[in-house]
Amino acid sequence: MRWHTNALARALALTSLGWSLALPARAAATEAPMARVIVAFKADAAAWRAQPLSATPRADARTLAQRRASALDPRAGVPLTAGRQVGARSMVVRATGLDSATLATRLAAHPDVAYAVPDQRRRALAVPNDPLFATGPADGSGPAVGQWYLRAPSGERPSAVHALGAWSLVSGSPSIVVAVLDTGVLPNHPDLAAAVLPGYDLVDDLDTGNDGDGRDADASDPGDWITLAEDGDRRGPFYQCGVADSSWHGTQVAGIIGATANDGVGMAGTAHGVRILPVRVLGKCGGYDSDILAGMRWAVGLPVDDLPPNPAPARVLNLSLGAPGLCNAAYRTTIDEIMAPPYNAVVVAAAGNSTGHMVGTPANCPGVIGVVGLRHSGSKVGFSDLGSAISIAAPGGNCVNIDPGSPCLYPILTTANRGTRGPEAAGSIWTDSTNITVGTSFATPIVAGVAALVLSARPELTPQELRTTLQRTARPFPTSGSDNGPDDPTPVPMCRVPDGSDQLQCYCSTALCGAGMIDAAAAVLDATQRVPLKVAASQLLDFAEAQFADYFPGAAVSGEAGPFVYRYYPSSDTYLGVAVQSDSELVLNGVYVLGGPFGTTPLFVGLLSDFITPRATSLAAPRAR
Ligand SMILES: [Ca+2]
Ligand SMILES: [Ca+2]
Ligand SMILES: [Ca+2]
Repeated sequence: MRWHTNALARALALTSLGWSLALPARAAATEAPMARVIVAFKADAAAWRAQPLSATPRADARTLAQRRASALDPRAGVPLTAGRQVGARSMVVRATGLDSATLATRLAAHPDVAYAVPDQRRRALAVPNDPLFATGPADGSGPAVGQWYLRAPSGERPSAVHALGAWSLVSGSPSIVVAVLDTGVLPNHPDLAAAVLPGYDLVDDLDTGNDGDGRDADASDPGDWITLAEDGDRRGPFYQCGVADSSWHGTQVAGIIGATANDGVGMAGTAHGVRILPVRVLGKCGGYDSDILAGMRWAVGLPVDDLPPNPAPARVLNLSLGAPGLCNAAYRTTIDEIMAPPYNAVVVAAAGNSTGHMVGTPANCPGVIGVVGLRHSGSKVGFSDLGSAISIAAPGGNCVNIDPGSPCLYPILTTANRGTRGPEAAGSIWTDSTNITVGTSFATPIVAGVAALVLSARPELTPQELRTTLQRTARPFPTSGSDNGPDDPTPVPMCRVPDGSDQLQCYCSTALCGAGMIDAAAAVLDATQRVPLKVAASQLLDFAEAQFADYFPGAAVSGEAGPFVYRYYPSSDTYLGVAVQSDSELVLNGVYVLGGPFGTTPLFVGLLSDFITPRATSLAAPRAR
């Protein structure tokens, strides 16, 4: 018990020393930026309880609003001007000299504040005006529900990812670059021209490349068709590759991620507003690991041979490619390197399309966000592979109607070209219900797009934090509501551990299809609300180490467990942690110590916000709570 008192006294001393919350500005300020923030007070906030605003005459209301705003000045570090009331206990505040994100972060740490978010300018239309978003092609050849996969989930389409909800919270940021490691991208497609960076072509082999040279600076897609003669030529490079028209695979993937929205043309990309970096690593009959690995390295800004450095390093790598087999050392090493600082890139990869077999490489590599494909109804789509290495699931496209000539109902509408061999100059198209896009290749860019939206909101997230965010906010898999069509009364089974035989549609479990069905809106909301607390927590941990070395001595091991961000000090067997992920207001924000002199149960020593005192009032007593 003595330790409890002592610890508390010590903890309170943190406050009296006047730790200043010096959060980094999110963007370099050139000249006096203007901040607009919506701040919501807690139900028991003294400043709000004093007088209900709606019951006062107009002039008094303005005075009262300004008094409430001014009560937050010490935490803001700048004088605040009251704006409009927004909700029952929320209002706009404005300030000059800092940006909205910085002000929101500071205000969110005030004990009276429930939340504080930047008051951002939005487009008038929450639903984009792209004609194919809502209904698909007018001639009836498209999915009847347009880009169904980006809408809010519904009873009929529970796997839809609710990008619409995410777009009301954040816009894709042009500073977030998503690399598409694929067959190249057609940069002149009207829905891609504004988003596509130059990129690079890393296909070394002349036959595979199909563009007359080896590696070159033109990452556009020359086509990857295979003729009957090539497929049958035993001595040729494409023997038994499979006869096919050009796939425009990279262009399709790029559209799902970044197709321009609200341009009145075509479709809307999941993370429209971000930039697409085409990294060409596939050509005729696929591509080699050596080019893919070099492409991954080049995409994040690592040096590759004598290639010019990438001027636009990517934070998200989309790999809608793979092959069966265990993750090998070459992939492990490369992925470790690109996920580590300063690159901090997240790799999103497709499970594979071999009909319910074990997820392949690179989706099964440690750290990678492997993606299973779902039907509209939330069950695993027949073609998708699965396994315990998978992180999350997203719509992969499915048809329901399987009779020849009948329209496919739930394909993943995206950008493509009419050309069957080379690209047709005036041949830009969007896929539809007869020229369909389905596969885990197209579930993957939906996840990559959601990752890019989350990073647009919180670019400081590590790849691990980003994956945790996507997983924590995923919706649970349904275990009923699917069928095998009117002609097949067989009930849909639960998915089983892949055993070498095919498994078609099945109900997912978290053991085999990842944490759940990805939810873009929930992920962005979570990232927006929780991370400022984590930033503040890490500053508290730094401060405690510097000021209380006798309690927290020597080198520490950082980690996260349950709701805690913590540091562990092996030399004293002591933990210092801050609860940042609980939904309970009692423990969210709480600072705890454990181990060493503090005993074996977590000891609550106060709220994080109690330890954060603005510089201007550094010697003030801590707030009574
Ligand atoms: Ca080339
Ligand atoms: Ca080229
Ligand atoms: Ca568009």
